[in-house]
Amino acid sequence: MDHCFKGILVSGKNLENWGKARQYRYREEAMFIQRVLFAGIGLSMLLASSARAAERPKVDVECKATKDKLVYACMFAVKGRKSGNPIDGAEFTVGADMPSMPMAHNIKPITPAATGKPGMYHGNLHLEMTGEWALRMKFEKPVRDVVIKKLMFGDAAGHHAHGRMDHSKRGTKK
Ligand SMILES: [Cu+2]
Repeated sequence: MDHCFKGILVSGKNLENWGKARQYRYREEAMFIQRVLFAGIGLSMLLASSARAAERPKVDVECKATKDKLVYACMFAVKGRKSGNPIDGAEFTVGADMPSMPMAHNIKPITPAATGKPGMYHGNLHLEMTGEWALRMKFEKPVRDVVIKKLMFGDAAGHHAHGRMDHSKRGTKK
């Protein structure tokens, strides 16, 4: 009787311990899930903040004729559209087209290189004629974006040799 009672006590205590162990395991699992959730929230907040930090770019372009005919040395000043802060680490290509002659030119886009000055990039554009060109700057970084800028290109002597007549001639040809 006495022995039997003790046995029940022992098994009762064992049961209690087993229950505690199970509780503990559940608590551990809950903590793990909580940690995973927090990590997920943290990561998404981080991504959201970096997306917010990546401002859309605006670009100031300055091109100068070089000694090579129709080759222009261009400087691209890339800044935040709102903040005006120079943007480093930008990745973009520059294509060129003539608004007055859609589809007539096929200029291979260039990839300007960083100059080392904050937000400044340079590249040489090889155009097919002088006149007004629309530069199409296609950004991959800091954000995907397209910036279009119209610019007049003269020859090294400063003439705008490419006039409207060339375009109308071209138009009547076909
Ligand atoms: Cu043209």
